[in-house]
Amino acid sequence: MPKKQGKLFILSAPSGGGKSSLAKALVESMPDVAVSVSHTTRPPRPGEQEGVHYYFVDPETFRAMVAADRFLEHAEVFGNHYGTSREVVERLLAQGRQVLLDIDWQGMRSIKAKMPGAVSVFILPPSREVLEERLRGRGQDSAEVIARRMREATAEMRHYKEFGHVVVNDDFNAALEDLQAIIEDAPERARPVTVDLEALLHD
Ligand SMILES: Nc1nc2c(ncn2[C@@H]2O[C@H](COP(=O)(O)OP(=O)(O)O)[C@@H](O)[C@H]2O)c(=O)[nH]1
Ligand SMILES: [Mg+2]
Repeated sequence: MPKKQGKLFILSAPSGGGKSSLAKALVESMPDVAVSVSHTTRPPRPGEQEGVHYYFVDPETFRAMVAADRFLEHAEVFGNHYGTSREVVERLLAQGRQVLLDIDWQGMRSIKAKMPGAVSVFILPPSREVLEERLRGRGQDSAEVIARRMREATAEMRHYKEFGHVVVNDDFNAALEDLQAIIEDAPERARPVTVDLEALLHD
């Protein structure tokens, strides 16, 4: 059988959207799916590993990589720099893998401009209440920090219309199946979006 041509899948979501867990489950359930590990100037959080969650670099190194054209796309997201390495993506595509890019809407625009065949998916939480609950779930943050995260998440979610597909993460397994359908090029199997988008995007 000829080797399947690898494809790029852009997954975007607001912080708290549940994207990382879904990406992990996709990799575990679909043997030819891999996640591209980005470079970032953000400091590692407790538990984050070099080369697994990100390649953590200082701003000078990041700038040098930009100058050397080593990123397929890069963007500043809420004060930190993030970039998708050409080398990482090309290596995975050469292996015939389906490559997931966990990037923001700016990265999606850059990738779509260069590679129109890339498939883009925006993952939405089912409601503001659930989103806030998930943002709180991360730890002992102040009301002010939660409020800032809600504003950032809302700003991010306002771009959902620019994406080819929208998946609502109301039920983890159902959202996972929707994503699997999209990756298998059978988006008609994914559930229609039924959330109240007006309420979700209203600050
Ligand atoms: N454009 C772009 N965005 C990225 C890249 N890597 C991560 N991001 C996005 O940066 C944002 C912040 O990511 P992160 O620091 O991991 O915090 P998170 O909100 O907990 O996921 C998320 O929207 C990521 O999808 C990248 O290489 N390029
Ligand atoms: Mg993340």
